Amino acid sequence: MLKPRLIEEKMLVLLRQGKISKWFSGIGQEAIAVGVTMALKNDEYILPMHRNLGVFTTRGIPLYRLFSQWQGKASGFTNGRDRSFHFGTQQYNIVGMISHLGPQLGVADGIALASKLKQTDQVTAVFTGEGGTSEGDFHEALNVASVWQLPVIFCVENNGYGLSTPTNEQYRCNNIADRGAGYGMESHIVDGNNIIEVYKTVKKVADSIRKDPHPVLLEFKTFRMRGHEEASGTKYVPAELLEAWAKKDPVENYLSFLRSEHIIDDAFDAKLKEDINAEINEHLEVVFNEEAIISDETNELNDVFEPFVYQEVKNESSLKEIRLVDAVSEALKQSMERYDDLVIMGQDIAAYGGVFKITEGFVAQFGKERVRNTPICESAIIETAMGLSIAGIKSVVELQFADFISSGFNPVVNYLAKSHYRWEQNADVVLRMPCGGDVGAGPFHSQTNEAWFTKTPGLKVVYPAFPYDAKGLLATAINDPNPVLFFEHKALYRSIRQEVPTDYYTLPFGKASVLKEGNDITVISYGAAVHWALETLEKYPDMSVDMIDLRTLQPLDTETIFNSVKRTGKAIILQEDTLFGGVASDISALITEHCFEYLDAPVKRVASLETPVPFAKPLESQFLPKDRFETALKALLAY
Ligand SMILES: Cc1ncc(C[n+]2csc(CCOP(=O)(O)OP(=O)(O)O)c2C)c(N)n1
Repeated sequence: MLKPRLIEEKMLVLLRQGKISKWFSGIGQEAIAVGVTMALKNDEYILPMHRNLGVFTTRGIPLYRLFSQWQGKASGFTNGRDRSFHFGTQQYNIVGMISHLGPQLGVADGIALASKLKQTDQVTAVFTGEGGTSEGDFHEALNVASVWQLPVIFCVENNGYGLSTPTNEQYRCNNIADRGAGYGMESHIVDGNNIIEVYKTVKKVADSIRKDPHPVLLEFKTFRMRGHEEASGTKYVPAELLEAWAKKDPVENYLSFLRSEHIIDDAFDAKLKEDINAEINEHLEVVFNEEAIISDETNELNDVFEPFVYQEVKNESSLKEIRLVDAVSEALKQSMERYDDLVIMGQDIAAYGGVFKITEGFVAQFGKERVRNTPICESAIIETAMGLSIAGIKSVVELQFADFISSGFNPVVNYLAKSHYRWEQNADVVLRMPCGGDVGAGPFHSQTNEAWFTKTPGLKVVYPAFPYDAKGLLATAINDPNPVLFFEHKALYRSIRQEVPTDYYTLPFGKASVLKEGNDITVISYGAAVHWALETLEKYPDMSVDMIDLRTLQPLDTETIFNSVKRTGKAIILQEDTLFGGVASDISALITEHCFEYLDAPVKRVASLETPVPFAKPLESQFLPKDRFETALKALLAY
């Protein structure tokens, strides 16, 4: 406890000297971070927050690495890409927070699920402040942990304020621990300023969890003695409160206890402080002498994804005519056979087989541990998938409908997408997205929301239009150690049939398929719109068209697009999504930038109307761009 305290005191000096940028103080709360970490084994994961320096020091991280991290230098943990405690390290089994506070609670579920599946008898401890308990992630994560009986200790540090908000404006129950009952979960209130009570309670709870996996909620009562971060001060905190809690200082009180028990004396105390201060100064010197970070664009871009060398598995087996829905199911099933720890999670996917019956019969073959029904909580399940990946397990999450990804948006774009770039932790997760309109399902079961994700660096986006592509690309998506959003158009599930190899095979990302070759115009599309374009082109057998089905949107096969446009001089892009900010806009911009001299006409985008997807058939038909495509195609050809 003394070490994080002395480091912080030094940091406050450096902050005033302008040598570090921001500081979130944990002074007065050290007993919790230190006590929890000491009660766990070093190979058990801890997911700390911004005030938990004691977790990092107790795990024995060399101080210069922490200092370097805070200065954005290369010896830190994020190559200067993220600040303060926003990092993880597999070497020390620590998974740091992202700014959004809540997501790591679900990530802890995933790590705990992995230890339950592997039967390692390990506990995972995850921290949050009492402010963070108001986030949906908290409720979802505790509920999942309880329903699945996961070995997690949820540590709530109740320090009286969330930024300036006191607890009575944050929640209305007496104690956060009282909520345990609502989740069917054991819970305890702990004096967070008493290291012995913290250590003993956590040790006992951890021992019982290791024997019999289950979650436990611990509320540590403590107080934030300084401002939310140093610049913001403590004006709004009544002085009496600060005075009362100053008397409960965990470091001072433990020191008095050790003295009164004659375990240590003044000389020991003085020597300890001297040694720690010497260590701090020595490590600070190292970091002050370390050069500012140098990187280049290539290096930065290369680190967004975990390197993946595509392995081609050829399809030499017999062919069978199947539907797109069968192709998805086969790829999943054959991947489950290939990776014997691959886990699938989703709503109603177990005995029921999922709403589209893609996982029908899977439980009988793979068991309920690997084919997991989930509560209705997209955020926590996507976070759980991230946690599984941290623990080395691949997973596939079936979104019941792609529309519902909005309820799990934060972990996708902020956790999965950014994790490898930040601290080289891949997110080995495939999100299956049954999407799209033309099914009379209205605004919330018809969206094709790929552009929400193609915009975000760190995500791969796949969107097949045919059974053959769906099967091979899903197999690759599962092989790829990066997060992949795999779009499956519902209207194609049972309407499109194709001869497909019965055995396992893979197809590469970033390779479009050229469905027709011609010289007069390039048509570019993906998903269901490919079929709409093909139907239209059938009416004009004499039109000489290069028809490109993109198959994957991220990575995008720009080479095939540019080569085609350079030959035809005209390009029309058809997308099902609404126009503004869609994939077609970027493709149009790319063509204009790279093929301008070859163009004989402006690039044309055709898309759905700028409205939500309407329910009634006549309205939906008007919304979708099928008819507008034909008109635009003819106009462009005649330009
Ligand atoms: C989703 C989200 N909303 C708001 C914030 C801004 N913010 C950062 S820390 C914080 C207070 C957190 O309070 P608490 O969870 O009690 O932890 P404490 O800082 O007291 O340790 C707030 C509002 C944020 N980081 N993320």
